[in-house]
Amino acid sequence: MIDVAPAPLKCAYLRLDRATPLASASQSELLGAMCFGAAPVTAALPAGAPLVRVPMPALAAAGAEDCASEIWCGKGEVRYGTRGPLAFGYNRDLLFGAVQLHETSFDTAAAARAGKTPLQLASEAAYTAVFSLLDELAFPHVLRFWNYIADINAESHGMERYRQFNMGRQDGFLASGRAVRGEVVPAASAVGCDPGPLTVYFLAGRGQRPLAIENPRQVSAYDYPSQYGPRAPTFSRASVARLGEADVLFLSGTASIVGHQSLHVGDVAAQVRETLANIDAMVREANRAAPQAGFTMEALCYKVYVRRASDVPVIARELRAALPASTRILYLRADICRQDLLVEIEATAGHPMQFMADE
Ligand code: 3EB
Repeated sequence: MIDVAPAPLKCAYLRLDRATPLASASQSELLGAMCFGAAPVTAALPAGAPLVRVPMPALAAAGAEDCASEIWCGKGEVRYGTRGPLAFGYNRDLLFGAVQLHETSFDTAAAARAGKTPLQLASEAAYTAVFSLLDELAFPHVLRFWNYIADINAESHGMERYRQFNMGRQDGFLASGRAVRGEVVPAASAVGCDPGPLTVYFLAGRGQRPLAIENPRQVSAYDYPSQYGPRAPTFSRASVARLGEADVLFLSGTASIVGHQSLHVGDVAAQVRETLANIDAMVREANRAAPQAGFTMEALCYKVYVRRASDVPVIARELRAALPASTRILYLRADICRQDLLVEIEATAGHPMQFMADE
């Protein structure tokens, strides 16, 4: 048994349609919160704290729509601010931020003349806004990005919207002087939500650059061939961040992809098993990169994106067969960025989590 120090970062999945979801100690150290689903927020949160709603319902065990919030807390005094559409909270070590942009603001004649789609421009603007905040507040390292894109599989302007997003994201990295392949590319998820603005949120840090982890079973996403779009997606498979004395693992959205190909098309149970094999491979890689960390699949906290709500029972059965009953799993109704994928799983480890069922 490896003795693991507590990390100065805590994630909780809780309901904010309850009066007092968080212990008051965590409350004063809250960096920000994301709300999934439509329930009203009645919880008292610190004034000015970022609280961003995503049109992506949480799913209860049988697949019925529900709500949940993802709440990030640090250690020590927090400051809050906004820069235009970007809301953030930070302490000495960590910055949480979220930006929402409506594509309609980018639907201009000038954009059309520039040959860029509104979603591509919104994506580029979201990323340049994030990177300029990182420069301003001196948080050089992104630990993880999350991207939620309405109607992600729809085609417009002659291209699938996920591919448009990939072009805009890469434009934003390049315009901000950031590398788009290799060890400095952050971990991420990109999935489809219900109609609404583009949402990008992130955690960033100071100190040591996080270790970027790739999956030996998969081609690096930034090296995908052009059959998946004119610009490759800009993300690494996982990152390990050293926070205080602890190592925190962020696994990117992971799906039933081996090499660069989608496997088990139409078979959601087999897709879950392949995804778990990918997660197992990445946990091994993470332990090779950070041998002192002792990451295990059992100790991860999972967020599962489900294309069809009716698949939740099958997905839950597969996860129960592979993981202990105590494993913390949040299900969300989301489209996966490839049409042929039914499920995508992300996970984090290394910091204590509070879960809805703990209430
Ligand atoms: C994949 O492996 C599945 O574009 O940021 C997973 C995680 C996926 C992140 C992203 C996409 C992204 O290609 C899709």
